[in-house]
Amino acid sequence: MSVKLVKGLGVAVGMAGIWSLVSAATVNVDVTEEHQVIRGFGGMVHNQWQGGGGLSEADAKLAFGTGDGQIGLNTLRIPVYASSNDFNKEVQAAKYAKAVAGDDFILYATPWTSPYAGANQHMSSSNYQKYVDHLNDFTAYMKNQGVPLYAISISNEPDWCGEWACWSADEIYDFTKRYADQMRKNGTKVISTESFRYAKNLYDKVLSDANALKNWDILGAHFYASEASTGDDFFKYSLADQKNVERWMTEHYTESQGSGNDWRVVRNTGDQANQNKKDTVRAMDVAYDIHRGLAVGNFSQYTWWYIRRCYGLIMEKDFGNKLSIPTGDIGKVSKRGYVMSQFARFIRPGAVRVGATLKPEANVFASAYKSAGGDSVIVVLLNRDFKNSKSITVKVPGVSKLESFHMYTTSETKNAKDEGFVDVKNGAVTITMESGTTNKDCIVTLVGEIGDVVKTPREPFGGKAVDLPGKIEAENFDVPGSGRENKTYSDADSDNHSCTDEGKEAECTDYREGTGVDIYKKATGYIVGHNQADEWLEYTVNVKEAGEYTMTASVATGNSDPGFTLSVDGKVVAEIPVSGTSWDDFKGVTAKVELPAGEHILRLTVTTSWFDIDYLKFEKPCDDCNTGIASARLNMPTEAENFRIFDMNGGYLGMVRATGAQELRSNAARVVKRGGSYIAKSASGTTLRLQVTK
Ligand SMILES: [Ca+2]
Ligand SMILES: [Ca+2]
Ligand SMILES: [Ca+2]
Repeated sequence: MSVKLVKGLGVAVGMAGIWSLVSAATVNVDVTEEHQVIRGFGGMVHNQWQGGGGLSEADAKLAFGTGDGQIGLNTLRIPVYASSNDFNKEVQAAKYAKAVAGDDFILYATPWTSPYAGANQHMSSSNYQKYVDHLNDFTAYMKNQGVPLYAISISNEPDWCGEWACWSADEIYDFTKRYADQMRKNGTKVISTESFRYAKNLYDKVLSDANALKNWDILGAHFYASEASTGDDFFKYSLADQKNVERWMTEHYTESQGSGNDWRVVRNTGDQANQNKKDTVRAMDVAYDIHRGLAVGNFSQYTWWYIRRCYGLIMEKDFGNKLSIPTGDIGKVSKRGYVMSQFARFIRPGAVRVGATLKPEANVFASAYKSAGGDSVIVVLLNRDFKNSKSITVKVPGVSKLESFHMYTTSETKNAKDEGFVDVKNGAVTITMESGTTNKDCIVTLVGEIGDVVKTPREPFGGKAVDLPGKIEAENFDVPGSGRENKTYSDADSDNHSCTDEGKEAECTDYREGTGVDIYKKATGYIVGHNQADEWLEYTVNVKEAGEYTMTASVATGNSDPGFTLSVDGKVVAEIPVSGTSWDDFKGVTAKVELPAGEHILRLTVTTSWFDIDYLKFEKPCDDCNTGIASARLNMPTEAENFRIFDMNGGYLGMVRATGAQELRSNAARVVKRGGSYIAKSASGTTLRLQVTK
């Protein structure tokens, strides 16, 4: 790595030679693989609850500025009060924020309760019209004040019943379908109700009805049912992906008992329920939360809770008097604020998330973005391993003009520190993430200017479609190109487990290096192993003749009941259960598969985890047999194999070795007494019907 203090002036660092010997995990960035548009990053002001100290003019400069030492927010969330007498409470804060954020400014509002709610905060549907009128009074009011709302939500946390508004899934659906469209009256977009725990069942019904869904512009959700140890599934919502719904994370704080300035501190975090609870407070949890919202959950917006708070983005005293916040820290950007700035200052509104290796190695996470104009690429790297610094190679193939990355780091000792420029050579750079501090965990942002982007198409492996009938080696999936439409596989992680798992060294291979597909070298050839649910591989095939084929997959498993499906051009043609008792015992499982003629994309999708696969063989069944026994004429073995020869009653006659059907027929003639039909069974499980002449 070389570090440039001034762009264009390289200052080589002496350790470059050593680093080149270390194999660094790789983040492959594909700027042609476009995901969601980013609307920005924000925070909350609620002056009634913050005692009027929600956001001063000085706070607004720190929070909404994009320069050194500023956070880079563009979005402000404010409450819709139940009483119109309180409508004025955040006008000044909104004006301060807008003055700094300029054209990027987004203001949105959330009602905590309805003035027409009855017992238990439930609102009768007979009050829905009055409620809409109340919300529209607020959007009209803010517009008249010169700070119009970009969006307004139907309700805060419909599932936090009793304290504030309470809505069932059916009520949300009914209100959305019949009333939500009216909320656009003053040019305002509509945000759904915002579940505190991102409960998908509170959105499913609306998402499943196009006439209701058209009345939501944005799906809002809070992340309170998650923490750093929560699995990725919490952030995912496949129905929202399918419907291409824009998602905003409208409220979260990772933790509220530690200080916003804690980097990584074990402290008493007991809340009302558990005063003595000790926990690790980590500023990097904020980075991980944002990363998963954007890169795992496809969210377009991330809004922290209070901007100014003792656990917030700008430091405040602790109104609960548990933390002693140094007076000199108050009013300054916190560690959490600097962590958020690593995203917010550089991924500006209108940017598009693009393809990147999300987990290059354990505890390291990456995401990448293209600026609104397409003239720069932004890569955000997280190291959550506080004990070890990481060497990470970032590759951005297919772009011109990318000569360097401007690098910024927030760590225990750095606050969005401008580290100067790192040179990009042949589309790649290797960086070391924090070697100097006690705690090595950190967040690094790389910003590089790019020129034209070259898009590469996908290709069949070896440059030619696999002819069917024939054999598809599982490891010979198509070569991926760039862009989502040119992906040819999906693997859960970028490790090749044959090389990274202990005890597998003898099976390690770089046969499909860089793909992350887990390929093992066995005595009989390459196989694809470590197959987990939802992974897939695609093959370009050329089917000679439409019709039914006998598919034989050579598989092994030591797990119970894994399985996969085969699909052709997106349509499932077979569901195949796999059974077995040993990882070393590859045997054939068969299925009848209907294939259309011509060139098609065949996809193998793992539906249940853990089996190994060597190849898929497609044979045309013979016209007159009914046992799945294929005709040797149409099914030419291409490698030397041993065959046991049986008469049509199953009587064993002898063993021959042959390559190809012709040799099999002539060799079989040596062990049979007279001409006629015989059965040949190979060691690998192939069964053929033979016509032998003698
Ligand atoms: Ca893998
Ligand atoms: Ca895998
Ligand atoms: Ca194979």
